[in-house]
Amino acid sequence: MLSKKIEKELNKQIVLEGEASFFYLSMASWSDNAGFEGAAKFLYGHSEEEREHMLRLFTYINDAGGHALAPGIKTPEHQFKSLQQIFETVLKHEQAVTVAINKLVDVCLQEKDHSTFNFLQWYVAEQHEEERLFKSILDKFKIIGNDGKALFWIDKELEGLASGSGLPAIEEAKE
Ligand code: OFO
Repeated sequence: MLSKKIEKELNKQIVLEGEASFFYLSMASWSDNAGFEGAAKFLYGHSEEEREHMLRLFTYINDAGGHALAPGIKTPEHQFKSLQQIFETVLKHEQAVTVAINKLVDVCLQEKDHSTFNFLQWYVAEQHEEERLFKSILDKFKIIGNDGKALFWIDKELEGLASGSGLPAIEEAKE
């Protein structure tokens, strides 16, 4: 049975995951409008992943005797300066989510809630993976730059990531 304190903290995490989903949806839409089809596909997919992260919390809370609360939708930013700015923003956002997950894990330890501690280990690993992924995308801007040709290849790379294959596009771009 979840304590009220842990239930409240998990519901706060639901809000963060839901916000991330809509934030990435907004970024996907901007990318789509700007002609970055690969980035749009990647970000639409990522928005969906965040919704799954949110739903995973719903299931856990309700299974553990608590009450998962559907969050309100906070309107995310709609305008971005560039594709690079989008991924810098995503990385910052993911770093903030990592801090929130770590705090949640700390609360579980203080409360001696080992079951929720165990459940949250999936998020700990996921955040590590997400930060690594977004850092590696930002590295691509450093490697091949920010001009039209570079953006074309980065977009292709993102298309590859969205399809589940790390593309060799960077190698081609350097030729
Ligand atoms: Fe669910 O915050 Fe990203 O992964």
